[in-house]
Amino acid sequence: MGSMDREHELLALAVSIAREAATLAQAMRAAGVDPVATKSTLTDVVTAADRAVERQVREAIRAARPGDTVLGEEFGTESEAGQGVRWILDPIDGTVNYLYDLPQYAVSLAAEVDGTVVAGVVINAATGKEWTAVLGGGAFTGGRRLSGSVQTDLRQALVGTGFGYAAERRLHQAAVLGGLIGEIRDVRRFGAAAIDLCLAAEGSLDAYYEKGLNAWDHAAGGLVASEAGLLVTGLSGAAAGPDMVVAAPPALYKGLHDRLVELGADKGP
Ligand code: LIP
Repeated sequence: MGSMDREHELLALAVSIAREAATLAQAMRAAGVDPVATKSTLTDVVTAADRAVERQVREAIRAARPGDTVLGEEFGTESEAGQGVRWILDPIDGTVNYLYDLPQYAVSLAAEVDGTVVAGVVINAATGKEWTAVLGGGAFTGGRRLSGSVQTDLRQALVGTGFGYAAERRLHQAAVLGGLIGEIRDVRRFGAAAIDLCLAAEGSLDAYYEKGLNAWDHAAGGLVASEAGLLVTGLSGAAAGPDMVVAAPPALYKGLHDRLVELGADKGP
């Protein structure tokens, strides 16, 4: 089997599993949602749906591909990157939106082979909108190939971002935004990184950046954005990761990147 065939096979499985997961998330949302625990701070909540969706996805992957491993937000991982196929899962990205019944939360599922993400799907579980990508095969939504924003002027750019659960980090992120917001069109904070990255991929945002993301927040959405032609990196030569994820089309990338470096966006708490 060719590599691309394998990657499309992994994508097809990811899509099938993610759709079932989104259906469960929506059904549990409709039945009513309460936080069952908090994690890093009192506002970093987890719901029964986060856990139920992750369990369902793990069971589906185990049934289909018993030798693979999973890195999930709620139950962690049994392996490190680089050994065979590892699935990277955020069962409900945008958990606070989910808790408040704000229609911006996603199942995000990526397949990583030997440390490289090769297929990914993001589904807004509230609306059913779906974005997919295969490494080297493009990014799509609704059968339409994505190519990002055509905006070339940062001063006209609508930029997505987000804020962490720790107050001291939010204060730093707000200070960074305070240094940027007068130099762009405006900012949007939708509350789910996976969706933000896909919105940037389709040009509904001109660019996106955020400090503090975990791999499960950006693995699938980052592939969608990069396959749409955006540059998806950290700052100053770093890869996208917890210090920073910035996703922008080439025409906007340098201006946004350099301003974020000046503002110390990847520094601080
Ligand atoms: C969320 C991210 C979002 C960020 C939130 C939170 P979660 O992930 O998707 O971009 O701003 O603070 O981290 O916690 O809902 O999976």
